[in-house]
Amino acid sequence: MKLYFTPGTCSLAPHIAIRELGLDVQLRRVRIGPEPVLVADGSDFRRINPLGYVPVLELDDGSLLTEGVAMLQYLSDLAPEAGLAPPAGSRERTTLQQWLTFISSELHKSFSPWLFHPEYGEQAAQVARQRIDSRFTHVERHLQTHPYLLGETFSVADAYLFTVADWTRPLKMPLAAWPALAAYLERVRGRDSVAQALRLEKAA
Ligand SMILES: N[C@@H](CCC(=O)N[C@@H](CS)C(=O)NCC(=O)O)C(=O)O
Repeated sequence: MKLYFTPGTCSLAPHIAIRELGLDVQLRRVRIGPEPVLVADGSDFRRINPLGYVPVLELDDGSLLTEGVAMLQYLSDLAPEAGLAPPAGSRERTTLQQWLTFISSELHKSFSPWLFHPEYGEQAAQVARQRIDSRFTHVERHLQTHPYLLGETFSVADAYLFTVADWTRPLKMPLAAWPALAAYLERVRGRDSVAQALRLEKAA
């Protein structure tokens, strides 16, 4: 498979899942923006994803998968024994989907305009910060009593939450109000899969 990715973006989440599972992957770096291109040859990335965004997963049969939440579950289901997602159809799977949807719609898309579109200005940043504050408090309460989002074990929801919540670093947003979240980010950062994904993205 091939993963179209951009360092520092949400494509890190499926990349972490791929490293957790030890899957064979070729990385294809994309420069996102108004004219998104494949870094290797400067070709128009919209020929691959007309919407111009990462992540895109190209499967070995040539088909393309977009949307991080779907991709994370697809990857987990390739190797259910790895335990990155509870079985499809189970109550626990719905809890996973609940977290994935929360991260996507309440966190990821609150950060996006602030992190990737500074041209929106200070007012947009302030609205994002307020929204993220209350969402982080919700996550904090959960992490005070659970090491991971699904309880005792790491899942693809953690790959996604780590990716998005760690955007507080480039934004220099202090985490003092959310100590359990801060400790969680360091715990997840310490995983081999995360270190490997970050290193390989830098080198690609
Ligand atoms: N709905 C997509 C959104 C992905 C997304 O927001 N990707 C961002 C990086 S985090 C991107 O590539 N933005 C460039 C753009 O929208 O032009 C998903 O959840 O996978």
